[in-house]
Amino acid sequence: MELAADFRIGKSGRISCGINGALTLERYVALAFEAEVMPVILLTKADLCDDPESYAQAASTISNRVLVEVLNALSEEPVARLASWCKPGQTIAFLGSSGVGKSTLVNALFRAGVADTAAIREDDSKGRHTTTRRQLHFTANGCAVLDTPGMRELQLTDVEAGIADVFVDIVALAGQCRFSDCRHDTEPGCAIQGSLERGEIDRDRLARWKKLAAEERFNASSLAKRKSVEKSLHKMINAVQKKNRK
Ligand SMILES: Nc1nc2c(ncn2[C@@H]2O[C@H](COP(=O)(O)OP(=O)(O)OP(=O)(O)O)[C@@H](O)[C@H]2O)c(=O)[nH]1
Ligand SMILES: [Mg+2]
Ligand SMILES: [Zn+2]
Repeated sequence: MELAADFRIGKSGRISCGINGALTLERYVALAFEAEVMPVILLTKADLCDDPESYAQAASTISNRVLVEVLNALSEEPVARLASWCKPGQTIAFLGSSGVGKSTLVNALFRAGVADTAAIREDDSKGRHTTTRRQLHFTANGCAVLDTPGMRELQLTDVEAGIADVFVDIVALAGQCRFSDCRHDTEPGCAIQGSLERGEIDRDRLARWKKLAAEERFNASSLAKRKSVEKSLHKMINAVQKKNRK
């Protein structure tokens, strides 16, 4: 299965790709790596942007294992540009925030209005959550195309390996720190701080890795706690039912 994560060029060609844009992409890419699907970053709305290539350049720094395509989803472009993934027997899924053009891409592949689309909101350039459930379409050549509802926020849980794949260079450095529990802050012998001082890694990217790794740990531990509460609740219910049956 292959997967495409995208991010948006807003009205007047503004791309929401600062730290938050990069962080959003990294979330999707980490998820794809964890699930062992091949992510492709599709930058839509290139027709609304003066300099789409600079954004493609920025997006390509996310991971050297991810391809970036810049396109106008409303044109004929997607058919040719996505042809190498949209093959017989393959499944592609469009993921991303509401309004980025997932359903527009689906329609472009089918050259027909198979999916509903709607203009983004004028005031804040946000999407309207037009697609409300996952929808699978099959192309004539036998490729399965999955349209998905735009996600408000993608939180990562159980994606430790996926995050490590996105930040592979930083994780490798972390392994060289003097202390195994180094927080990569002010600890002596921190390989990450050393690298940062030499300008070998990007400070913002490091901050994003710390944020995602902390978020993953927090979500994984609250999930484990919830599971254990559910387990004891089940046990209690079973015990009560057993007693009642007697
Ligand atoms: N100019 C231009 N407009 C686009 C492009 N891609 C999408 N749009 C427009 O952006 C708006 C939102 O597109 P949708 O395809 O509905 O977005 P979506 O990602 O499916 O949104 P949800 O279903 O809400 O998650 C529509 O008005 C599209 O016509 C593009 O490449 N260029
Ligand atoms: Mg949609
Ligand atoms: Zn360190």
